[in-house]
Amino acid sequence: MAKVKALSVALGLAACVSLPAAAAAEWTAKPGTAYTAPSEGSRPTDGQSLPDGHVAVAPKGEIAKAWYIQPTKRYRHAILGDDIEAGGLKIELRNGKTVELSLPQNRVFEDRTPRLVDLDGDGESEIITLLSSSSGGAAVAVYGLKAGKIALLDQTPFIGLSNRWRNFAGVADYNGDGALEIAEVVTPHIGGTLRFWSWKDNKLQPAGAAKFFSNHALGAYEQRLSATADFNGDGRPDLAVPGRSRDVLHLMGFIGDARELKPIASIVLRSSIAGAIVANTKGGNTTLTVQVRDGSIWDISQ
Ligand SMILES: [Ca+2]
Ligand SMILES: [Ca+2]
Ligand SMILES: [Ca+2]
Repeated sequence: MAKVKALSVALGLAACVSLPAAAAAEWTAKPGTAYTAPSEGSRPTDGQSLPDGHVAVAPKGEIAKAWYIQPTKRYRHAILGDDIEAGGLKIELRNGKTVELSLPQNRVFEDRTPRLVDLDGDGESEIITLLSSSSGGAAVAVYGLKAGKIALLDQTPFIGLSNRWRNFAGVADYNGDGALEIAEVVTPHIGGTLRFWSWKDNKLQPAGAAKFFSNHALGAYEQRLSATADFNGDGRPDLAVPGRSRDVLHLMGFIGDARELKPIASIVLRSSIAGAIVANTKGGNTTLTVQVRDGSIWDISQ
């Protein structure tokens, strides 16, 4: 059976303030029966795409679709399923026209599917990617459409060492300040750091970090070892993301008036999480389903 580490709730002298019921209830993992990984979307049909890439789709705005193109073996890292990365990015506009971006030889997109998210709320999607440099390793890079071209709007710094990767984890207003944050795990294979970046004034601005996390198994295709939902019922979205050996699932949130990044709960599992983490919210109640390395399925709930 899965063991559960409940978070102790520190009560200060002002303990007369009653806590919401959700904050005190324990999260437990029980054997589950059904698990379906969410769809990754359709495969590109232009014959130019990554063999393991999918098409990101935006419901509105000028950019309708985005996917990676120009498969290449020039990066020689091979931690994301295979040794083929993308040398370019392609978008399809709502009017059917396509626009392409080709990276220089010392860069690849070390990623499988870009993400279309309207980060600044102007109705037009931005494109969130994982960009790698042959000398500096990976960065989160945000592109947009400018004067009919795909333009880099901002990126995190590269890690600073070649063959060091980072994985996207989520996007939401995690800290409740009105701006969206991109969540990611830097170096998920070697004691990764969970980082949040707020999108403000068309820039990525550091918004919080915590050690040690991992949302990717070395060599795996699956990148979705995380899920976003409001786990403590405070109205702010939180992030479910595994600890560094991926056999503990941490529910991380920006807690209280101080908006401090902290675990809401930490659920110990029988083995490492291997499949996409699924969050289900029904009637204000959120549960999670995970599949671990031995194939067993676990339903996590309060
Ligand atoms: Ca936008
Ligand atoms: Ca925010
Ligand atoms: Ca929350």
